Amino acid sequence: MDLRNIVILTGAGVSAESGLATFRGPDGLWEGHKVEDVATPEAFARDPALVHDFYDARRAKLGTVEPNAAHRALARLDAEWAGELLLVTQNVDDLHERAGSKRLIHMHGALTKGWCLRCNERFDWAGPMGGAAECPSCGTSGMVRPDIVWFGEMPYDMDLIDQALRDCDLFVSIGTSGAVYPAAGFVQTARYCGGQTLEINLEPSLGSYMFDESRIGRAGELVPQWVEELLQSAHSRPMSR
Ligand code: BV8
Repeated sequence: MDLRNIVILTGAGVSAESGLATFRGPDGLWEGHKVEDVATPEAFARDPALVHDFYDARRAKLGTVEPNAAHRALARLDAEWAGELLLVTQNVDDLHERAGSKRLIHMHGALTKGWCLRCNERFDWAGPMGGAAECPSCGTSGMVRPDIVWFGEMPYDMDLIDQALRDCDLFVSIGTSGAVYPAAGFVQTARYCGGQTLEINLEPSLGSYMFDESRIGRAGELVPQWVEELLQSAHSRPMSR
């Protein structure tokens, strides 16, 4: 098959070796919280201070971690791949962009963004957001929420992602448990439309059986190997125009 268009999905496992916690660790808690207590609109309405504390802590952590070899390899692929390439991340950290990835979508939002519920503007946000944070656009305080897609909310850019999945020749899922939809269903769309599918994960994900190939191991080791392999084969067989 002439390999031109690639879609890559990443999850928390790609940031694990940078020191950021994944979601479904052994205790099933998420930084000490039950996910429904912090990552839903209802939780925010019920206890905004708790939810702000949870995200303020994770946003503050960003300054203490660095992209790892997997992030850097994906940024290298972004720079060198002559065909279409789209990196869709479920992660809300900024490690892919800090590594240099450009063709990137944060389908679940980003810790580095805020959203004003008064004027509906979205904007960059660096520090704590709890309490009476003031909207940089309309000046209202206490109406800013994290620009994060919570459970029950629609992920971003789904039309664009769906089209890319339908057009892709290869879909690669990296560091995700396949527990959360609609991201966990992307492999089905890619398969249905004739794409090859590859999973790179520390253990088989819930959707492992749907992948043509599964490479088990650490992203920091396997992703650079896979990118090198891909670029080598592209150099030996230049793409048809
Ligand atoms: C929606 C932001 C509807 C918050 C997150 C069917 C279809 C559609 C929806 C649903 C459905 N069934 C159920 C639903 C509802 C729900 C859902 O999927 N629930 C699950 C729990 C059953 N989905 C939703 O609510 C979604 N919204 O469907 O809206 C709609 C329709 C129309 C109009 C309006 C609404 C929204 C989901 C988004 C929720 N937000 N994050 C935040 O981050 O604070 S989800 C959260 O889970 C994170 O984004 C995270 O990325 C994501 C998935 O987790 P993973 O990334 O996979 O992380 P995890 O820890 O689970 O796994 C890590 C993996 O890495 C492991 O496999 C591990 O082995 C591996 N690993 C570890 N270390 C390494 C490694 N791999 C390689 N190397 C290593 N070193």
